[in-house]
Amino acid sequence: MKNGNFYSLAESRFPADLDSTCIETGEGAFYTWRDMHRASGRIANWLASLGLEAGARVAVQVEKSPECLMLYLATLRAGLVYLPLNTAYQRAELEYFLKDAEPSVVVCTPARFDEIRQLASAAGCRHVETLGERRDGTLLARAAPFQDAFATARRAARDLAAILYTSGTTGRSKGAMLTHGNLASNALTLDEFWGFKSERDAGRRDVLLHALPLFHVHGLFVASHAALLAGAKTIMLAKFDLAAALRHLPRSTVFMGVPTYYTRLLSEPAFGRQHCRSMRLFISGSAPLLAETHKQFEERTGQVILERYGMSETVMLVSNPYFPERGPRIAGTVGEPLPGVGVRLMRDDGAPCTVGEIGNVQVRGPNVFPGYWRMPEKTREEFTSDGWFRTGDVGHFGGKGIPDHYLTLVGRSKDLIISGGYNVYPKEIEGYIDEMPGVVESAVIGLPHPDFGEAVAAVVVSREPAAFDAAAVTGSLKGQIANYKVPKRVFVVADLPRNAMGKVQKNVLRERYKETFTPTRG
Ligand code: MLC
Repeated sequence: MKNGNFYSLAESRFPADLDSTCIETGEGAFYTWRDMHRASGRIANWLASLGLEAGARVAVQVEKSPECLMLYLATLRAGLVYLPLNTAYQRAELEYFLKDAEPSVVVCTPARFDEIRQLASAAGCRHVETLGERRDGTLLARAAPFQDAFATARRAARDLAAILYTSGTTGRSKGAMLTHGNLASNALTLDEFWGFKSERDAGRRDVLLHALPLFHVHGLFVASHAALLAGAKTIMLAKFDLAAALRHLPRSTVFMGVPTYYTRLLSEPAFGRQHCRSMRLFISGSAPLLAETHKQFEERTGQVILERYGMSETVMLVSNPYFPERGPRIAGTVGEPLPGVGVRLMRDDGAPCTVGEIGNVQVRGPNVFPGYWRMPEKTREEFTSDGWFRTGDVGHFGGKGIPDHYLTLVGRSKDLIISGGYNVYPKEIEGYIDEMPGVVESAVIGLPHPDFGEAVAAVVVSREPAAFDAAAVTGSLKGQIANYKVPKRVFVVADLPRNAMGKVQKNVLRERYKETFTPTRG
């Protein structure tokens, strides 16, 4: 019987020439497919030597590097569960994740070893190793004595491959559990839908410019899996850096990014067609791409960005088409449900919406996760009785001049801010602020921001607004929680606007402060 381990699928797609380049780094280091396979084999052997039970978690908070990708692949090969953590996470977040997930192995950066060893040990973890950006740290030293041959552990499609923590509406983060089957079905679908397969069939080799972080769905599953299954070369940048992106774009055929990457590219006056001369596909996701950005990008480069829609719980679910014969790419829409993925729009009363009517987006398919880690009730709440996942997004099919099967997202039923492609739930930040001395209550909102799309701001109620030190709020949050969640502005007020039911009117606040980061000129 076929091994359902995602790595087996990836391995079956390796290019015939294992000595061709798999990864080239921004600094000019080269790794072949054979290097990657062997290194992940050594790490998998080390993991297997620890004698952990099936399903044990390997939590990883390291900077991006080829070895980080190898650690991910090794974890899958060893039949363990990969738990990537944003490098921006600070003490309060890490403490929660480690206690909740109870990983058996934690890999962190050398710089944070002391802090994380303490947190990991409090969570009952006995194996804490380090991995730096330049092949430094204890992990590779531990793996070095082991053989590089490793028989990938047999896994079924329903077995767990990864847990991705998503911020929670109630303040508590939830671990979305993804199976080997979720990862494989999505990667195979995108391989065809985004034209990787047809390039391969035509004897061409894609080159992916990879600038996204490796700890979220976009960079880890969508981008890396696409390159792995395509046998494509990856040019791996440690992070999105405008100068490096401009340098490597002319040799690349595919680029994936959050909208901030596209606005930053456009901010460079010299950026234009010559940078995109080899490019066949620009993909945007994780946050709404402004129609204006889409238009400007096409004018400047001749390239029509493909916008798609996904989330940790479902990987990718909807995408604008790649092949023109399937339909146009339309700015402001996220396109059509991917093959094999069911997407429906429902009214609040549970009845289906008609074309053009705004409703709640629900999804079903082999890409949809089985549930949240150790949260059976939350899982039950988020699925309908007939098995559809409630995304929390609101949208409509069709519209003026738009095909009936194209989805446009118009908002969210959950109170979510997306800043530079990272999700932030106001409730979590309000929880921290409300604990601070002198604070009566707070409201955290997202405001338009020219670089991040939306930025986090806080409106804090104090009994003595004039005497309240707003800078102390951000000062106290930094170091406790990830920087991108820390409000970039704090407004101190005497009270919050409320409706007749006593509910805080965040829309009034968003309107009042809307020009904070994007003042209108004139
Ligand atoms: C960094 N900062 C941010 C931020 N990123 N603030 C708000 N939002 C963000 N996204 C902070 C920094 O800590 C710093 O704070 C200040 O803002 C300026 O930082 P910078 O140097 O300009 O930031 P940079 O390092 O360049 O990072 C920006 C970025 C990065 C856009 C390149 O955030 C990024 O790569 N985002 C991609 C996120 C992503 O991969 N999302 C996918 C999720 S998966 P200070 O205080 O030091 O000044 C998903 C599913 C799907 O959503 O469908 O894909």
